[in-house]
Amino acid sequence: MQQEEPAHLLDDLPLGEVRFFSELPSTNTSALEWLSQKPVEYSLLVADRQTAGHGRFHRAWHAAAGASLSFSLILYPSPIEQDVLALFSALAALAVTQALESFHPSTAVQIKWPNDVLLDGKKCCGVLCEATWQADSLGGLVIGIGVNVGRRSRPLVQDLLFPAACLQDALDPPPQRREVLHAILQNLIELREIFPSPLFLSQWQERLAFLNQAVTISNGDQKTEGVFTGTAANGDLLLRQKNGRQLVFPLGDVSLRPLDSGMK
Ligand code: BT5
Repeated sequence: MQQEEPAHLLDDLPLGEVRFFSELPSTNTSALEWLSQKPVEYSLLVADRQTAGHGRFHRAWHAAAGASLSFSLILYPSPIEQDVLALFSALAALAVTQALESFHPSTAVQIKWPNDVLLDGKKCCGVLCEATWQADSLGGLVIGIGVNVGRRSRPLVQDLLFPAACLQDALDPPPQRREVLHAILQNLIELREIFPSPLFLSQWQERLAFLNQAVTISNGDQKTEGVFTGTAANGDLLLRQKNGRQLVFPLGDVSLRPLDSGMK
């Protein structure tokens, strides 16, 4: 991220305060701390490099200086939105998907339920939504998004849960990090106007990968196999087992993998 460019670049978006850092442990952790000062909605934290980026279930998220896009956006969900808080991950994933489609309409961009974005079947982006609470009342929501843009952002580590991709390998010409950031924020803010309507849900659902395919759903060590038949109105995953039984998995608590993929 070029330090001299960002403020100007994002001028046309209705953002709150925007803070850029060359290095942070995690933009989500810093944004959650920032929430205690009640920054205005759509305040944004961007880091060129994260040293302790994380995903769901405390998994590590790898981000490289100069190549990864790592940012966190602060929101204050309305009471209606709070009823479907877990769907904000879907909102973010759809915003990323539409941003990538805008760079290259013919590229195969899909969402791996609930919130990973796949390019040609490989993960190029992860979303992590985290909230703060005072007793039962929501303090605010942080939407953290990590995108592999340049080649060095694609982790080479052997223990990835799913194959990884980066935009530079899949999109020609490859977009710059600053263009990707702008496009995602713009899509996210626009999509929120139809969130969480049936129209929003249908746009998310039509981009879901592995629909009507055999998959494994993991919840910790517990694994369930079946056919991914679709999602309920609240985004929960519907799985049909061999015996015809239909199971429902709540958004956010479990992970999906294609069956027999050899992946963990
Ligand atoms: C995610 O978790 O995919 C959410 C990642 C969110 C990262 C952003 S960056 C800005 C903000 N600040 C943070 O600290 N986090 C957010 P999950 O579905 O649990 O997937 C994590 C798994 O993805 C790891 O266990 C690895 O297998 C894999 N992984 C890690 N880094 C990756 C990368 N750069 N590209 C592709 N896969 C990766």
